[in-house]
Amino acid sequence: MKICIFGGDGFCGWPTALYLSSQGHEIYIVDNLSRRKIDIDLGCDSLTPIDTIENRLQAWRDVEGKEILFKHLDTAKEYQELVNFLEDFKPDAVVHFAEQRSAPFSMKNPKAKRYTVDNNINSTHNILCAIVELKLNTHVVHLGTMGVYGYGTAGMQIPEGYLDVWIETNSKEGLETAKKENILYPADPGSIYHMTKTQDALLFQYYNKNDGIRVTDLHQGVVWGTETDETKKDVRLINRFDYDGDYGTVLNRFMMQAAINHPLTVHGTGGQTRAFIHISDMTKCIEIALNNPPKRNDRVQIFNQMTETHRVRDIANMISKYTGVEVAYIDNPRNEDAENELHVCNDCFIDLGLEPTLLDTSLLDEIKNISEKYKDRCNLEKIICTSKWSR
Ligand code: NAD
Ligand code: USQ
Repeated sequence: MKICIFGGDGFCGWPTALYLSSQGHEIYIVDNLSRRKIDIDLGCDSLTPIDTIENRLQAWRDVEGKEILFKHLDTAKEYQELVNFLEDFKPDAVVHFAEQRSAPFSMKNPKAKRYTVDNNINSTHNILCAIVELKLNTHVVHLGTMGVYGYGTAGMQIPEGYLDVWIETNSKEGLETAKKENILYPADPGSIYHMTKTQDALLFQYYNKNDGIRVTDLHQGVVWGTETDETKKDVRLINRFDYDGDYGTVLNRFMMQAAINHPLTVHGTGGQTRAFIHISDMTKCIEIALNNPPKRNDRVQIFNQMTETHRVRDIANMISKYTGVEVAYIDNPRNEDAENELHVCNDCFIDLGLEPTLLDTSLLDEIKNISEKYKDRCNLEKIICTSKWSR
């Protein structure tokens, strides 16, 4: 398949590009390198020393003998360049990672809120609009988030995108009847970032209904782990590892904190339950999604891309037991429920052959080793999250 990876220089996009290339696909990465620039602006850096995109691609040629192409392009701002690129490459599929993905960053200040909205919604809209303008039959695989559902489940399992509801109607005789409908699951975003993902979902519904565009929206949980079989092949292929209060995600942050003996920064009671997926499973899920596109005229296909749920304090206690570092319960900078249950259906991926990699200490060893190897690169001042969500 000819596949364009929008955002292919990022934490999820880079290992996905390598994995799909290793499977024989023709890969073109499009990225404006904005994530690297945000690190500079924040005075922070990946814990791992990520190489330039040029050196990364040279390393892949050296190690694997395969060519991955790269185009520096801003999908949110350079519409005509995007059209020209898609017209030349004519991808069978695009995988769309090209958004600002941190919830805390999106809540930092008005500038970050506006950037996140402008960047994410325009990025998604431009990709859809360009595919329609060019009349391409390209399958759009988008990385969405579990956070579009909110994290409250009203005692039921969260379905994959759509919800059966009974609607009370009035018959001609004025008698109340009930009608069954299957609707897009009500959006319940908890941050500006998550809100942009709910807007993406509406853009997909619209372009699918109006133009028949084929979309798979992957509602992904928190990705943990850093390395994959491919990124381990050469130090120049190393993946990024965010640990800072804005971009670091919970499990990887705790592992890195343990490496420097920093008390684990549990927000509030740690009663928040979230969905998780290992980075290697993330690349496999994207391959499965690419191999199972919706048919023309099918509605937007939505899969929950997660393999397990955990409570934050349980993860902290597990890592504390494993590493000996203490757990600190700190004031929660976010505006989120202190405690929640979370039950999520992931039957689509399981039925299509995903064999989940579940959290266990043998996999934590890998993150521990990386964290210890590069711990001297950590900026201690960047660990605590300073982005406060409430006024
Ligand atoms: P990331 O920030 O590491 O990567 C995103 C990449 O997109 C970066 O390389 C960035 O430079 C690029 N980009 C952003 N805006 C762009 C634009 N306008 N034009 C071109 N390139 C642009 O983030 P990630 O962790 O790899 O996440 C990728 C996607 O997966 C995001 O959309 C995110 O919402 C989703 N996701 C991530 C996680 C996670 O735990 N990391 C979990 C669920 C969903
Ligand atoms: N948390 C802590 N301590 C920390 C960091 C986080 O207790 O040091 C808590 C947070 O308060 C939150 C939970 O851990 O309750 C998850 O936070 P996170 O930063 O790991 O993840 P989140 O902000 O939800 O965002 C990440 C990705 C985002 C993706 C989302 C998937 O950055 O791109 O969409 O995970 S999901 O959470 O399923 O919506």
